Amino acid sequence: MVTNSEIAKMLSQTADLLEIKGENPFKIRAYRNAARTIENSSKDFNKLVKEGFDLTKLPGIGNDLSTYIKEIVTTGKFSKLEKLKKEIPQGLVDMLAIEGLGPKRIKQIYDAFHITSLEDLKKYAENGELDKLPSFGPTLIQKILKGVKQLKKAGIRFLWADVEEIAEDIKEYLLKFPGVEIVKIAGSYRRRKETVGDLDILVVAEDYPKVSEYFIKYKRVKEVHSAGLTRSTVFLDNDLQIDLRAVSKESYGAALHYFTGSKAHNIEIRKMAIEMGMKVNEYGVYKENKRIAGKSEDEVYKAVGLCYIEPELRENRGEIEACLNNSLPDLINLGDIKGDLNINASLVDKAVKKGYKYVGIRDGEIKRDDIKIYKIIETEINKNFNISDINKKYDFLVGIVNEEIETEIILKAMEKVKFLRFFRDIKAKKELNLDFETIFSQMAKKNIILEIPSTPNALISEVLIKSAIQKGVKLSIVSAAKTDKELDFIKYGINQVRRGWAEAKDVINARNNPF
Ligand code: DGT
Ligand code: CA
Ligand code: CA
Repeated sequence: MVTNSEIAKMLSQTADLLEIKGENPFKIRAYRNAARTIENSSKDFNKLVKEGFDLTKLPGIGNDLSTYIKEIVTTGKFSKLEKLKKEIPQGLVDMLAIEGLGPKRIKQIYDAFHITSLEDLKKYAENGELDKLPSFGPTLIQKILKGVKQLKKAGIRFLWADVEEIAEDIKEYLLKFPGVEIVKIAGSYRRRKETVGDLDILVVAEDYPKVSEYFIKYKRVKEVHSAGLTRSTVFLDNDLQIDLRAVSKESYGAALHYFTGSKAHNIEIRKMAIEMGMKVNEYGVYKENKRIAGKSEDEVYKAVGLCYIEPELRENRGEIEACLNNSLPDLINLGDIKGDLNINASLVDKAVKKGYKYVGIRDGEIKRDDIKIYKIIETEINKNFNISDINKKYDFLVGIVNEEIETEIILKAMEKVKFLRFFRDIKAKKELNLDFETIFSQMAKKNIILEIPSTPNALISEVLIKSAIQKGVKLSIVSAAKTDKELDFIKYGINQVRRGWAEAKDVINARNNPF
């Protein structure tokens, strides 16, 4: 459900981007007026649209805007905005978050210097070029420089897989200190989110200030931001932020729950507790000012009438309702995996050693009797896709969709392929905007399997995974390995499908016989 302020935000963001593009001022003003009307309205636009109310009766909303608002309410997205975001360089969009820089000034900067990144903006602010623009005084330049610095710190996100090693190393380092009883990494890292903004570490220890002193001496600490009595923050040499917090043993469960998040999940839990006359915070669960829970997460959930919810599910995407009506998924585990249906032929020995019962190989011809081998071929699905071009022998075709093509082409390819994989580049924030609703329905009907690549930067979004599963699509989690090490990438695929609510029964390579 989209709230009024979300609708307003999408419309005013559209106005900003149109202004950067230099579009017609009247058009831009129309978006801003509509955004204001919605933001300040006491009526729920979601409801108005569903009741079929004529939106053009409202001030500032004409025929076009009425259509746009309906689109936002019914789909949760605004296609015009999505399109603009693709057209306008991300760096210019990021600049909107800098205090003192609005769309007008960003356009001015772009027109004068053609810069599109924060780095270049910083360079031009420092070397005196920006001063040359009318109305860019020294105060504004200072503001811009400060804004760039803040944005860069706040904006950096790391792939989960890229912080795994360091996270485990810090944990081990802290556990070595005398008097440290528990070290637990909470936050998005514990929820196994594909990217993490920072690490949130909880410690239960006898003497926290001593632990903090030891913590800030960790070999990769570059900058100590703060080191207090219960909380310390540092930056590592790769700019990763780490928050360390002291927690008492009695409230460990409540703290772990609070700092694991997500924020949206926490807010829902707190609302539930309030309705039951209770209070939940990072110290415990309270009823009439009496502490009734807090030592373990289990206790916290129980106190508010819920069952334990796995961290990967804590995103306020229906996990609380699912717990209440006993339909939480029994999530798949790494140990359930019986084979890997997309690897290099050179890795078959290693796959046998891992205990796999079968593999799919992309290259070579191998015959063995200690492991079942399927021969697969990957082929790109595009306008020119033509099965007759493939003259090698194979058991299964893997169709790869790398760009936004017409749904029709993908549906047609389903006659030929057994697997489909969709491109994504998490770091570059690139993902395909396709009609997945239709695609997944057809995949389920035709028994086409969704290939989940485990490469940390190419993981398909958990929201899509969840919707595919709901439609009845089966998954194949593959390492796509080219090297020994990459065979273990499967664990990242497992993390992601768990976030997409996958059970072992949804995954074909959790079966003894995948087909
Ligand atoms: P990240 O670091 O951006 O990948 O995401 P998180 O989820 O690790 O977020 P972070 O580091 O800002 O905070 C860690 C957890 O602390 C978060 O998941 C939930 C909790 N938390 C933080 N701020 C709030 C808040 O304002 N309200 C509530 N209820 N919880 C919060
Ligand atoms: Ca965090
Ligand atoms: Ca944090």
